[in-house]
Amino acid sequence: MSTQRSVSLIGAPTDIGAGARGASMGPEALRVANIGPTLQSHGVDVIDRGNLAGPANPWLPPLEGYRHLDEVVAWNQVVHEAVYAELQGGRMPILLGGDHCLGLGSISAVARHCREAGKKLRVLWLDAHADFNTSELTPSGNIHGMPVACLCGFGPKELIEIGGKVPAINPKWIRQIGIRSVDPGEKRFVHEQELEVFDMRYIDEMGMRHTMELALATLDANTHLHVSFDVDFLDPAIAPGVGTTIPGGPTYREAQLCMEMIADTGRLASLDVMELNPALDVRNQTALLAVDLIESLFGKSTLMRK
Ligand code: 5AB
Ligand code: MN
Ligand code: MN
Ligand code: MN
Repeated sequence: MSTQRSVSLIGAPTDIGAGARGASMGPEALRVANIGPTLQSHGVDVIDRGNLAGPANPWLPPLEGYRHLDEVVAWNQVVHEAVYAELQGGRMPILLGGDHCLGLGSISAVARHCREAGKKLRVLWLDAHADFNTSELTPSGNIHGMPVACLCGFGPKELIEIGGKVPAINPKWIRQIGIRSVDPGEKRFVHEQELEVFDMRYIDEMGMRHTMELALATLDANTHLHVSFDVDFLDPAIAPGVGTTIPGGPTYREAQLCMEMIADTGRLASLDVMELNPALDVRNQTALLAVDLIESLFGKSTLMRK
């Protein structure tokens, strides 16, 4: 089977869960980098649904361990409904973030769809960070550091209940790749919940090829593969346009191989492109790189393969 060829782009222009302003401009920067026409040039049927609407960013300090909790809930609800509607309509949603707190709305919708359709779910979390904080563990209160924990049932009631089932997903369904910045309490919690993490040390020692072989092992014809791509996964030398740069990420070639191996499975069924911050970018290069990598996710290949 090959990757779904009907795609809907959904813009979520907000930085409500982030620690720096500017991810709200991510969807437009990806459009300026030609995400739609580029996918079309690979034979993908693309509909751009435009941008979702939600509350403005009041830019307030954290309250009881969370910044902007009500607004984060509201944004995730609209994202959840939009992503769910595309899946029910037989199309692949590509969520254009926006900060990564919205991974919760997106993946809870994917999980709901999989439950109803009797499909297995595998989530690849490409990120410098584990995003596994709780209100007790977080150093910042920023909810973009919490979506994986919320999906696994650890978080405020309003957020973890968005998909209708708590927890939305089982930690065993997740593979994290590229991780290199985890807070001390968060690290203990990642181990306690037995998340499968391929951190940069692992990638350095074993290589991206072996990493992806393991991360993609045991997919079958009935598996829905979701990729949550936090652009800070990439090394900041090639991707400066993110709010939380962490040195030592995958190189251009490693990132391409990661995407190509995902494409080879033919199972990619939904995607988030998150945390792109055009205010910190240089001549839109990070958006252009993201689009280049997304092309590879859809099977762009060099001469070596048909
Ligand atoms: B991102 C940090 N762990 O919780 C926190 O970019 C950073 O979505 C979170 O991965 C980064 O504030 C969240 C220090
Ligand atoms: Mn990150
Ligand atoms: Mn993230
Ligand atoms: Mn970030």
